[in-house]
Amino acid sequence: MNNEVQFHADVEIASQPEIWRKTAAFAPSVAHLLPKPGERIAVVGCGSSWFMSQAYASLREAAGQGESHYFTASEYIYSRSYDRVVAITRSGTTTETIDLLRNLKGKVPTVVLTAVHGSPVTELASDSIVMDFADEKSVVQTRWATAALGLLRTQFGTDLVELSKQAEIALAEDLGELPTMDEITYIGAGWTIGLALEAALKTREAAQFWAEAYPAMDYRHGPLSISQPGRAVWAFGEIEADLISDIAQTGASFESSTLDPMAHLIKAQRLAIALARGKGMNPDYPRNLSRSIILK
Ligand code: F1P
Repeated sequence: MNNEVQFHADVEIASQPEIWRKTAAFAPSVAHLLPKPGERIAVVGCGSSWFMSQAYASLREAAGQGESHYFTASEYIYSRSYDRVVAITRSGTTTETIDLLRNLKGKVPTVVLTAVHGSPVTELASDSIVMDFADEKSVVQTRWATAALGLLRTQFGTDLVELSKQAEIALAEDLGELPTMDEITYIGAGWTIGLALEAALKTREAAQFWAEAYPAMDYRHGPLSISQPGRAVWAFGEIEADLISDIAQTGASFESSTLDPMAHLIKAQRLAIALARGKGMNPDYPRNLSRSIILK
C-alpha cells in the first residue's frame, strides 16, 4: 500500500479489463451499424480518436474487409467517395469532427462512436454507437481509446474477454527502468503504427515528455540517430530481428512484448502517468488541453 495520489487516469487505466469485457458484451447489439465487408470506408477522429481510426482502418484492410482510409477530421479528402464514414469521438463535441459530419450529412452514410448520449455528433451522424460505460474524467484518453478500438476489432473475430486477461498482465508488469528514460521512440507496423502514435501522444499530453513514433521500418531512415543509452525504443507487435540488433547497437533500451499490442498499450499508458507523477504533474489536466477541442 502506498500513499500516492490516485489520478482519474490511474483508475481509468486499471478499469480496462472490466471495460473490455463490457465492450464484448455490448458489441453484438451494435454490430449491424458497423461497416459491412466489401464497403469502401473512411475512418476519422482527432487526437487519440484519430490514432484509433488509423489502427482500425489498417486492421480492416488487412482482414480483407475492404479499402479503408483514415484521416484526422480536418484533413478529410472530400473528392474521394466512400460507402460509409466512421467517426470516433469520446466527447462528441470536437469541432473538426462535427464539421465533417455536418458536411457529409445526407451525402454519405456515417456512423459515430462516442461516449456521450445526445452529444452533437449523434444529431449529425446517420447512426450512433454510444459507449457511455467507457467515458472518462481524465482529459487524457486511455480506456475510451482501447474500448473504441476493441469494439471495432470484434468485427475481425477478436475475443475481448480473452484480451482482458492480457490487459490484467499489462497492468501488473513492472515498468523497470522505463520511467528513468529521457526519450522514447515508439515503433509499430500495420495497425500498431496507430498504437505507437497513441503511446507517444500519451507521454506528451500527460507528462510533457519527449516521445516520437514511426513505422518500424522507417525508424532506420533518420530517427535511429536519436537513440542512445538512457533512451528507449518501444515496439508494438513483432519487429524483425535485424532491426532489433540495429536498435541494440545504439545502446538504447528496447521494450517489446508477446502480449496483444492493445494490451501492451496499457503499459505505455501506465508509463505516461508514472512520468507525470515523477515530475509532480497532474496527468488528468495537461496544460493547454481540454477534454474536447471546441473551436471559435
Ligand atoms: C479528441 C482529443 C483527445 C485529446 C484531448 C482533446 O477528443 O483530441 O484525443 O486527448 O482530450 O480531444 P474526442 O473527439 O475523442 O472527444
